[in-house]
Amino acid sequence: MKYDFAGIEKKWQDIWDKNNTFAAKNDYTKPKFYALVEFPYPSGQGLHVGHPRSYTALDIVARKRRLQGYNVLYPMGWDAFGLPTENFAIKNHIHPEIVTKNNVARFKQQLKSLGLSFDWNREINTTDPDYYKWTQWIFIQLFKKGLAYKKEMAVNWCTSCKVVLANEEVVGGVCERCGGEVIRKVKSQWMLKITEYAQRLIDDLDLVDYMDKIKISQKNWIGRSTGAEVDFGTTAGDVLKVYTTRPDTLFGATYMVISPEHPYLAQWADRIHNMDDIRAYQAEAAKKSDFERTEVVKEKTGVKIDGVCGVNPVNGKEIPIFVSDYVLMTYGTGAIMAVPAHDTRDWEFAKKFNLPIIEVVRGGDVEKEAFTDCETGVMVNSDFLDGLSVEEAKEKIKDWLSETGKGHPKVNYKLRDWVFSRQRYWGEPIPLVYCEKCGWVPLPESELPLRLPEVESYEPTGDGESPLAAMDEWVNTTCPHCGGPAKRETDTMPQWAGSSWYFLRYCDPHNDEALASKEALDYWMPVDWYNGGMEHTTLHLLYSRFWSKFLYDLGILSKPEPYQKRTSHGMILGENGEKMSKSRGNVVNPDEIVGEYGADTMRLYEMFIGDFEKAAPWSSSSIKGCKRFLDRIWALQENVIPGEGYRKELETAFHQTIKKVSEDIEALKFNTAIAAMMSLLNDISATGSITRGEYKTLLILLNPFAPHISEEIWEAQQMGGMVNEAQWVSYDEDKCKESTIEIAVQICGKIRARITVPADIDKDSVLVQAKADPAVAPLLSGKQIVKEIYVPGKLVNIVAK
Ligand code: ANZ
Ligand code: ZN
Repeated sequence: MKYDFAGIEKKWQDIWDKNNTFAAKNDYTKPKFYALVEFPYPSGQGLHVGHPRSYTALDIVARKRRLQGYNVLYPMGWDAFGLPTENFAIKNHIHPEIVTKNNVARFKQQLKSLGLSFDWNREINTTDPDYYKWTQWIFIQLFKKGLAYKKEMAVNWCTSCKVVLANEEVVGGVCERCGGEVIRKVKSQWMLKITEYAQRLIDDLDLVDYMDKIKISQKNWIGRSTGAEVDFGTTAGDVLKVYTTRPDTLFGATYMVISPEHPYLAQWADRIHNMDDIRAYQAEAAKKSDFERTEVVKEKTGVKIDGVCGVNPVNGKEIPIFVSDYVLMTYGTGAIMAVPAHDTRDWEFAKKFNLPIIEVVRGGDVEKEAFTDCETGVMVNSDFLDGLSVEEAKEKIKDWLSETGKGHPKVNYKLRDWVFSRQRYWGEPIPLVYCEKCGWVPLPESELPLRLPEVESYEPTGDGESPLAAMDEWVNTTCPHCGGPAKRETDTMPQWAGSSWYFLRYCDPHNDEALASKEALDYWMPVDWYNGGMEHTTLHLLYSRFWSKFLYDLGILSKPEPYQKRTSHGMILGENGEKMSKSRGNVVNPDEIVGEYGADTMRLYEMFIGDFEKAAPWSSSSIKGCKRFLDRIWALQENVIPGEGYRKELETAFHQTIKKVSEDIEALKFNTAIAAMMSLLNDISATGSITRGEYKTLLILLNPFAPHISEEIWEAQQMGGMVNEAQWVSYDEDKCKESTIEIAVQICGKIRARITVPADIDKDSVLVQAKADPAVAPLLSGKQIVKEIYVPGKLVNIVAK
């Protein structure tokens, strides 16, 4: 009987489909488990072998939970707005809706072929008007609470295509499409006030169980720092505010720097003698990204302001002010006090421009490099701070600043508000209109969804607006508030919008009165376990946590955090250990693997490939090993013997394997769980047969990993019902202990034999058995025993003469 994986897999996929086997039940009395994986962007390339790593892992968890009696929700959907689809549509003159439909169909067929136990009744698509109606609705609530506002912000502008580019379309400073020059252009944009939630987004990480590295990446992105805002005087009369995390170093400030975008530059234009140089510098800075500007290693550039100086509030000293791009307008106050002795960037700048370096914390050699250590140094050259530690000095100077009114303590966050506007077609229309009389007015709920209109071309207009702006009949509308003439907003939402709440829609995907019913949300939320790529542990996680907190504040959610547990998998690399990519020619197509070895082998292999959290190179030879394992499980059918329990000699092995597989799945150690099953199979094979009871256990353990073959054998062996309806197997801790052990028998310190004895044997019995051993007995005959030693579990030593 051959293992016909293709026939078997098709058969069971059809049965599961027809029976709705994996549908989550709306029975809110049962214990629930919500497993979530990041829904894919349905690209034109189809599924990548990287996708199934995450999907199979949580499929295993979901299947195990079903066997444990939970009502499991394991859903799937499509994050389908976005640039590649739009660009494909522009190039090929196909509606993005059709492109999306085709890509989704392909992805879905591929996912189904892997036997993933998604509840397809709950499939969602972010581009579906019934879905984005609620994305728009959430935006309106944000707007009503003052959390959405318009602001002039810099965008990437391709000077030759004349379009706004997303950050990922700017490659090496030039346009990815045409290679043209990209500059920063200021545009009025919708912003979301995520910064208002910065502290809660940090604090509530204590409520959840995320991998440490994920919590750290969230915290780093939010970037909380504490310090002081200090008012410097200027010879122009204006106060120049700076933010510093090191107010203790105030006496070491030898110059100041303001950002090229700082408004004082325009204000001081009449006083500044070298305004032309400064304008030229501003134009250069506009071409660079924040990232390029603040890189520590980059060559420092800047222009000294000729005509205005700063005044240090602690000693009244006049110091020069520079304009330099390493100071960003978007952080702190857009101006800094520079302390070259204790800050690396300032030090490099001071060396280049020949500025004084004054040591105020002793402990390093500030002529050689900046001394940045805060733990060990002692304050010097700092008047009333001299002799204090850095920590003490920070406190004392903050008090001094507050008392003299020259500054105050300040907490700052790196986190910026979320730029929510895109000048593109393929996104959710922003449901607001602008009325001359009433200002920005949201559409009434009854008018949602505001559908994307049909347009002639998806190409953005040459003046940087979305193609919607060219449709007069769509743009011109009436004000919902006063009935007068009004214009629709033509920007659309970013791709992040739909993915910021999709896990809520799965709870109740067909609801047309609310984003989901309160009962459904209260039952299913929070997600019990969310797995996804490390690349999404900053923005997506932050944005979706922000929206969840907002919905919690509105009373829609009953818990402030959306995901109880978050894990991340490593990337699957090419066979050469490099990232899989078309250009490297090392892309493995999942369809081919499934075709050649079957989905069960593919699933096992993806889980066996290495530590789940780490990157792993593809290996064709290891796939074959996984296939052989399944072939051998299949072949056991020929040697089934009666018996519902485990045979004595296999009892320990079974209990140990159940324990190991049960625990390893929870710890994401799928590779060692599979290794344990392989080792159990070896033990079984050594006996030449398998009892029905043993087979049953083996199939239940295997089922989450290889669901098709386990169903097929279960049915063929008439185990009753389907294995996916069975109960997860349990183990007995006592029976996991090895029941027999091997003991070395020494005569006068020399090993003469090894005997197998029960693990809990006592000294007297072990000695009887040792002395009776055929290799030992002759050596003792006629001799007198002087001493008998038993080292429990290890050895017996008999001294005789
Ligand atoms: C003086 C000083 C002395 C600083 C010293 C550091 C070390 P974090 O910790 O990342 O919050 N800074 C402030 N605003 C800035 C801006 N808009 N662009 C670039 N740099 C800016 O960094 C805060 C420190 O970064 C601040 O503390 C300031 O330099 C600089 F020994 O002030 B510090
Ligand atoms: Zn109006």
